[in-house]
Amino acid sequence: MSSTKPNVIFVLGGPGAGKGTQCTRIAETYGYVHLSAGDLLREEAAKPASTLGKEINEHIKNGSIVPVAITCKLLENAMNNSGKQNFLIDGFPRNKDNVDGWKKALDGKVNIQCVLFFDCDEKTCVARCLERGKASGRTDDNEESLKKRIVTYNESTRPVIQFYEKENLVKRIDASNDVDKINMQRPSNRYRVGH
Ligand code: UP5
Ligand code: MG
Repeated sequence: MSSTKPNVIFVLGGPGAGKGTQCTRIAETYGYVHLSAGDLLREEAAKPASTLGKEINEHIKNGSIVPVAITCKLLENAMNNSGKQNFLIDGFPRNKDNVDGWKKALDGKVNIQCVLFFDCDEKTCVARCLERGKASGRTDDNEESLKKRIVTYNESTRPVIQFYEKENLVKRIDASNDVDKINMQRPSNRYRVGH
């Protein structure tokens, strides 16, 4: 990383809310580097020499959250290796432990610009993942894993969104719309999680 602090936008929302899809578009339009924590974990787990593969794969299949030290290191390495300054961090932080671990590793070293919250109803999220699961090869795009992913999202990730709400960092996006309509919307920070 250079001496100027990198800018970070966290991107949160339920499984299948469209985080990855919209991040690709935002990255292209605004020149941000898109780092999906889930993709980085899957890539790490797929390396034949990885000692973390089994642990990561078990968490992904169970919809539980990989220890923050692992995820944070992968994100930090990807940021450093990119040589860039603006990052969309997709799917992280997912629980309080992730928030604390990130702070421990990177507090003061990055500028958190905002948190994009892709708000999408559960039924739509599940339907999108099941549809994708027909061809994705993802071990968690099935009904059993999705039930667990939704529970983890509601119990662990929603409180993180609420935490950032209190810091006035959250921009809510209605993610249940068609793919092409979502990018056109102006993010609103008026929404309160859990109301
Ligand atoms: N699609 C997208 N937008 C659409 C729209 N507007 N209308 C209709 N269809 C739409 O989209 C999902 C599917 O829906 C695609 O087929 C897309 O074409 C379609 P996508 O853009 O992939 O949604 P996204 O929100 O990115 O869904 P994803 O499944 O990636 O979300 P998750 O948050 O569940 O998955 P992630 O990869 O981030 O994490 C997977 C697992 O990794 C976690 O459960 C956890 O075990 C682990 N993990 C950690 O432990 N720590 C981390 O920090 C991150 C992940
Ligand atoms: Mg994704």
